[in-house]
Amino acid sequence: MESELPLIGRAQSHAERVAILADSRSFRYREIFDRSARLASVLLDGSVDLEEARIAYLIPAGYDHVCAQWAIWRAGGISVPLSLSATETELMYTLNDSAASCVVVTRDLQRRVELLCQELGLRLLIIDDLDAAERISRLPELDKRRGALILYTSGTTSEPKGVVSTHETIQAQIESLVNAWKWQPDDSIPLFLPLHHVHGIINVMSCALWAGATIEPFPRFDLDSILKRVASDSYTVFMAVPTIYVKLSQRIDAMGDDEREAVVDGFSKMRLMISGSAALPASVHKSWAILTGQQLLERYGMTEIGMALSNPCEGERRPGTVGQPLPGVEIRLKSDQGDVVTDEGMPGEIQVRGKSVFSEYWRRPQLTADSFDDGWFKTGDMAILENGYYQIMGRQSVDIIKSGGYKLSALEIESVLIDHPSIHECAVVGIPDQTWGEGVAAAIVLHGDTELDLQTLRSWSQNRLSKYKIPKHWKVVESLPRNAMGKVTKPAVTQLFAIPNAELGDDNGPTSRLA
Ligand code: MLC
Ligand code: AMP
Repeated sequence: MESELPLIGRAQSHAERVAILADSRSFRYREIFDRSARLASVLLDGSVDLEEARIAYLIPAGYDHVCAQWAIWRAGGISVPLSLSATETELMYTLNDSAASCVVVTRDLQRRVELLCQELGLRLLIIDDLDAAERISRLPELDKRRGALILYTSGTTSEPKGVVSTHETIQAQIESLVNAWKWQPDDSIPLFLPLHHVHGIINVMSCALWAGATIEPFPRFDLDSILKRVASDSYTVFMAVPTIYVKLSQRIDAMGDDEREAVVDGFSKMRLMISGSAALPASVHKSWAILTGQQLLERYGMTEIGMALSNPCEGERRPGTVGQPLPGVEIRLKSDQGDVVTDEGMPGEIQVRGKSVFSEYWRRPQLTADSFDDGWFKTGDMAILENGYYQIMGRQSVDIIKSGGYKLSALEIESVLIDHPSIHECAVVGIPDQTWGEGVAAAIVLHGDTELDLQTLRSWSQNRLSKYKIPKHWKVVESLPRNAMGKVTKPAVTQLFAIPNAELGDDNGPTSRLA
């Protein structure tokens, strides 16, 4: 038998433990290990090694998802998890950009990718059909420095870019968290976060599998089903974005006494509750502690680096801070003047070095080179160190928006909206939002005397953008605010949304022309 990647090899030592606990049945580590070898043979299709071919997969969280990912790795491929909420255009972009050769999908989702595969000439595999495969090929020996995973991230470019991690990178990310957060085989965690992002796929899924723990997957963030399981003391660990804690608090507040008591009790017994992917307001940290007795552990990370900073598992968790560097992660702050910040209280850009840092942006060598400063990855996030704890102060780019934990690119949304025949110009910004952290807002200038209604604009956008990227606030303006150089000034655009009236669809203000 080939020498296994550590994550997969470890499954043999947890063989009879339950890895995935789904509605209808549970799946043991041994089953995932055996099935992924059979699926890997199908993927290999007679060849000896996929040689880092990109294999995309559109599969909800659960047994099939893990089997597909491990099969791709064991066959020597790079896995490219696709977003379940992506539009056809977005799927097409990812498949094209990653130059995927094959898509693995569940039967239920086959229709979403069938035509795309035909159009792009890609092999389409329905995972449900593959179990008949009996022959197990010899699987390739894998060097850990080979590419393993491409996660797409939006940001300062108008097109999402693929972040390539090697097996070594992933292992470093997992080991750091398993150590810091003391993952144990008897841990159990619900998985409701999307698996095309590092929070769901590494922090929850891969760390749990590494530890031999149990994952309970939910096909989507189904608040009531999750709370029912919390009330029956099903979990020891819980990981979510701040928006989810806001939504959970709102739901619990609306409960009757008995239901509320059981849910609060379920949360209070967990050994660890974590928040990340966006700033957790200190007020939410405090109200959650009052409600459940749990001090949320806030940590900071990014697709390119995995997790970098974390409040302690044991020790003081300070609201409004992201703690200290995780094991194996080096952090420095670099000032606007280019100096390494040595004094507490002085702001600088967070720069990160260590084995958990990604290897490259897929097929974007210049962008990769520009993202490093003498071997340190430049996060674009600003922080200060205050009494030994790091505090995130904001981002360097006004074009990045964090909504409900998703990183969105204002430039990407603008580049879609500008294609609307009635839109002459537009500017997209994030505005403060109590639930989502930031809400996407679009200021638009219409062509001539064009008329436009909100419903039409929304449904037009839905065919082009994942729902969570669609602006929640719209405003029609005569012109966009610009500086002396003619460049749109985003802070002034944000200010437009502080002024009531004139929101397209919400109010027929003086500057909007509605159909
Ligand atoms: C859903 N909607 C959103 C949204 N999520 N709008 C803006 N921002 C979001 N994040 C839309 C829905 O499409 C819907 O639109 C309306 O809001 C209400 O939906 P909902 O059903 O109430 O939302 P829900 O499905 O519950 O989703 C909320 C959520 C989800 C928080 C569970 O957004 C989510 O999974 N976020 C996590 C993203 C994540 O994992 N990020 C980690 C990136 S990695 P309509 O029009 O139908 O009303 C990273 C690194 C790190 O950041 O440090 O971890
Ligand atoms: P992504 O590119 O989707 O991986 O998102 C990474 C970004 O999320 C970081 O660059 C930060 O801007 C933000 N982020 C993650 N965790 C936190 C946190 N705890 N507080 C503030 N911002 C965070």
